[in-house]
Amino acid sequence: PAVIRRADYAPYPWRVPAIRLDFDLGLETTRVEATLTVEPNLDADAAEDIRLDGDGLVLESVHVDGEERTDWRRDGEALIVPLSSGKHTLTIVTRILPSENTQLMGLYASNGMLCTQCEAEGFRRITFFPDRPDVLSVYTVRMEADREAFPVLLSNGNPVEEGLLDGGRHFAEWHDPWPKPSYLFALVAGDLVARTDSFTTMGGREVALGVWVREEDLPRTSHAMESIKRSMNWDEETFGREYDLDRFNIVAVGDFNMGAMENKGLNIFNTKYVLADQETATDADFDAVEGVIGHEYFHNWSGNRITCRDWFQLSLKEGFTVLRDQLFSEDMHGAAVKRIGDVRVLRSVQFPEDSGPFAHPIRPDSYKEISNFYTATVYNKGAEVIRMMRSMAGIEAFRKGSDLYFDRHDGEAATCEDFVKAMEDGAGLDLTQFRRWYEQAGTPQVTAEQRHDGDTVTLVLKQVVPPTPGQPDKAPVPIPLRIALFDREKGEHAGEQLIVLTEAEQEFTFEGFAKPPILSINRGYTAPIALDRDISREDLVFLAAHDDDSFARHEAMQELLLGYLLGDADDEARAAIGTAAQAVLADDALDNEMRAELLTLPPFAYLGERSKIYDPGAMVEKREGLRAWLGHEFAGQFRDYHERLTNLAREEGAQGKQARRMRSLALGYIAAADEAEGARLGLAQYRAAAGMTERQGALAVLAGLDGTEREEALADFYARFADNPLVVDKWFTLQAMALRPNVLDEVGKLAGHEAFTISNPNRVRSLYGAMSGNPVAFHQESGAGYRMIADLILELNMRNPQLAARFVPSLGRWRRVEPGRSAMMRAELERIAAAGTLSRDVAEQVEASLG
Ligand code: HT7
Ligand code: ZN
Repeated sequence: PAVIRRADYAPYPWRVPAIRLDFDLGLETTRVEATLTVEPNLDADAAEDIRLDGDGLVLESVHVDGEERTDWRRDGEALIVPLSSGKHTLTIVTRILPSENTQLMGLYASNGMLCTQCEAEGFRRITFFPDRPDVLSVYTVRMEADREAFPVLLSNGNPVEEGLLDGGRHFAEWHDPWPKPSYLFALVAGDLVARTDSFTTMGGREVALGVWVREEDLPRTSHAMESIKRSMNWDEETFGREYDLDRFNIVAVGDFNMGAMENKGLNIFNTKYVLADQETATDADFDAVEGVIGHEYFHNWSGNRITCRDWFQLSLKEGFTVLRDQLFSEDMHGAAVKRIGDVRVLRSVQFPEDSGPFAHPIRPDSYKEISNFYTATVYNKGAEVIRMMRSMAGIEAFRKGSDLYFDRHDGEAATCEDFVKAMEDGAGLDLTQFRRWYEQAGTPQVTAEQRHDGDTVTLVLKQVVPPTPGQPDKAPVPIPLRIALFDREKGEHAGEQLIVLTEAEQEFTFEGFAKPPILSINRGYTAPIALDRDISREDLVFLAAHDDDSFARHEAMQELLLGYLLGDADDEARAAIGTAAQAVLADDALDNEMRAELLTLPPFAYLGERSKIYDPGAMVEKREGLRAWLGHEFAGQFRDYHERLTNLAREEGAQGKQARRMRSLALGYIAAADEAEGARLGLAQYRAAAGMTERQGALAVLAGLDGTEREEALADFYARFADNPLVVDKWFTLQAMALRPNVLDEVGKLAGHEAFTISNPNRVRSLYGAMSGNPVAFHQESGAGYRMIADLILELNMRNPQLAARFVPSLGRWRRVEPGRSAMMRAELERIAAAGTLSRDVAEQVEASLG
């Protein structure tokens, strides 16, 4: 596939100030009449033709200024129409086949409804158009359809008109006054019902809200509606952003490639991020619904009012919006646990990406298929980069920077550079060197050492940004680090400070320490780096027990765990973990959620990332062995927590949620030390569960054991929830995640289960996504796990290329795995590469992985 480069950007020669779309909707075939007003773009080089993107369209006719034209030509999928300079009206009629659209891009059918997904390049699958984010148009959309099959017709903006037509048909017209790029276009047609409500904005505008779902799902929509209102309120209070239409609708769709989509005034969501009630959704699911609703809503300003000039600028909207949704969730539920969770995701998903064959800067320089760049780097590292600006500026100055950005670029298709400049001007920062964070891939590796002399302590910091594909040499980046120095005698520090490491090596001195202090560094995780600090085990135990920064406390615990799991697994290292765990278990000042966080073992993905050469079999033994040891050492206390929290875990509110988290964590430790006891208590928890958090927590533990308790609970779970697709997804996932020796055979059997289907992305992820993250399954010694994933990629390759490509990076880590497995992983990649026609998505990922 051809390479598209950031450096080649040129503005589009035409402006398209307005577009009218007339849809004659049907599941099998849909007719689209697009009427474009076009005029030369005076900021670009003039062109004699207009070139419009297309993908898989059947072209029926082209008219220019009312005259039929036949002098058009095709260049691959694109349509080129000769056009004299000046203003014209271009009318193009196309036909599309929604039911055959298995890629779920463009207009497609899902459970009898019709919906769209246009980001990044799906609009060209609906009509011929300059399908690029810097062409902004005002949209008017008229939909006609059978009234019984599609009683509800929605599009962007505000409704204008609706009415009945002959032959059982009806129509609706919508108008969106805000100019937008084609990727934000949406329509939905289906038999849907809405939960409705309203929100009055800070400027007094009354906004009608709707959450549209299938009728049977209506009882599970109240949390989504509350989340919308909380998001609208938070964005006003925190960023001064007000909603700008009379309507805000979200629609839940069962077949969806990603989490959700921020189409102007009509967000389309994966059902997973809308539907929630206590019986079917866990506490984590509730939080995810709120977080994703917040994310999509916040895009209304960071993405829609100000969009991207080109797709290389994706992090402009995604990094910023992820930061905004993270801050929102921190404000809703407490910052500490949220920050720990966000950093866990960064380290287990983004760090491996940044050290692997697909490493790219948050603003990439080139791509072959843009869908491959909706990555943890662009999203999560992008958010970390903006968070660093916020840490350096302070909250108030950061707000001045964001206000200036929104004011200065409202209505534009902007660049990352525009954002950085607005931050410089508004927040008063000098970001000259900081811009390297946008240019360089790779996770900076920082080492910290201390020298002590008299009363002076010198902190010696060094940084290396590692080479990544295409970027062999790197320059130092500014790294803001919030630190505190604990006085050894008093067990306290005299206050935090923010230091910024800008050089490859730099010293910072601090006075007044008769003895070397205990260094707490990168508190709150102010910089997305990998840190290696020179610190004794005793000092880590101290910080794990006493640090007043929750993140730093968690970090100290993780360092103890990593030291043991990545080192020689010696008894002293394990004993230090025991001492810290005891302090955590006995600390009454901790809430139970934070306690559970502190006792959570590092994820395998992060352990793999931190291993020079990863031996998954040995790591499973070591990590689960440590779990069993801790379960044994603290058997009484885990039993006690599990029992004592039984009633609290049935309650609503923060304390109930915290209790549920700790209770299921305790159950895991109990089962690791004593399977029979774990099975007994697990089944009791399962049977008595008042909601999905307790039920899933129990089933996750039982699924990893043998015996009748496991079978009973799994059978009951399926029978109870067989008609709820999101819960059936959980059933697949829990089994595919189990660390059981025969788990891969079970995954194979589950693929043949009546409820399994390759055509639903959630179901595919529930089984194979979970399996590919399970080291016992994916890294099975025979190589059968790798074969299974490669077969899946080949099966999905043409049917749904985006989904297929998401499975490639797990095989792409072959260089970091022990030699026997590594060769088999590589061989599977080569088998895919040799398989004939590959989609652009899969080809790009496979080429990078082998390259
Ligand atoms: N901005 C949205 C991206 C998205 C997407 C991209 C490619 C293919 C399908 C997709 N669905 C949604 C999601 C977001 O970040 O808010
Ligand atoms: Zn987004």
